Amino acid sequence: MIDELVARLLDGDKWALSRVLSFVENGYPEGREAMKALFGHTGHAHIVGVTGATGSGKSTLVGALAREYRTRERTIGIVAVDPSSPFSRGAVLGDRIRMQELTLDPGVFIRSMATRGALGGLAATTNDVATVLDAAHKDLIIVETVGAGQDEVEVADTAHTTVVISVPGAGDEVQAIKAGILEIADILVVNKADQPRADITAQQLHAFLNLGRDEGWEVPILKTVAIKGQGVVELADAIDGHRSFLETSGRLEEARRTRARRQLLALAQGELLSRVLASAEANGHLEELVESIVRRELDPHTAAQRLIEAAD
Ligand SMILES: Nc1nc2c(ncn2[C@@H]2O[C@H](COP(=O)(O)OP(=O)(O)OP(=O)(O)O)[C@@H](O)[C@H]2O)c(=O)[nH]1
Ligand SMILES: [Mg+2]
Repeated sequence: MIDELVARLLDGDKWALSRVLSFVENGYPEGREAMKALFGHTGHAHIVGVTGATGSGKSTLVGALAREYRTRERTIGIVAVDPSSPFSRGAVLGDRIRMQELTLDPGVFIRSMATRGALGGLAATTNDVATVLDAAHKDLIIVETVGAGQDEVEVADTAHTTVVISVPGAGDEVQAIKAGILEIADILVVNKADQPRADITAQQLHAFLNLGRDEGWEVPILKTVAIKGQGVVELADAIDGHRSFLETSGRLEEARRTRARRQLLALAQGELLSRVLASAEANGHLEELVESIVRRELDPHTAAQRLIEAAD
């Protein structure tokens, strides 16, 4: 059955792609089997992370960006790692119509991913989803995440190019800095540039970048008005420019290696944890160890060691 699904996916069938993604997201064995078969067909896509605060206009901008890339005849996969995303529900009407256009385009595939229950961690699952979309011949895969916590930083960090969105307004920039989000930006965007203080925000971001950063790549700071599509051509150019930089500087190779290592370790971690839990639950060992920590008979380090040893 998987063979046929995989063949159909490679043939461009959206339904087969959806099925495979569901298997992968739910951690089913069929998902792993499909990943094995698909892996030889991957390595082509450019993965772009788009991250920023809730409501900063990520989905609107991603939609506009997808439309721009379609005029450049590139195929697009969009992954929205966010349960409240307008890609799944609740978009304002005008946006919904434009979103529908995208959905009907055979060159675009949109997937909303819930943040719950990813066994190997959210970043690992997102990575797998991106790999499947890569096999499904998407030239560009855009991953939207709310830049709120470490999880999201890790998800954004699995991308080749990371776009961080800020909006004009008192204090917002500082919040982004606190979350450690700006450090991972390859491109900075001040969206909602139709609102006051956009220039001030851009200047603050500029000052932050000058605090000392990267070698070789100068992080552009772009202003966009996503609802009007303004600045989107420049953003698409900047993303393509970053891709070229990665290729010519040898960074892409380096990034691929980093990504491979992270993926391997995340998957191994998930697998080990599920083995340990399976055996500890089977023999009631887990609860015993928890009790002995609570009673202060055993320190947590020793208890963890025993848990692992018991699973061997
Ligand atoms: N004025 C103005 N509003 C914008 C702009 N871009 C997006 N918006 C509006 O901002 C609101 C949030 O936009 P979304 O695209 O849903 O933002 P998001 O970051 O994806 O939001 P979450 O996924 O919920 O975190 C919507 O009402 C958009 O219409 C812009 O450039 N200017
Ligand atoms: Mg959104």
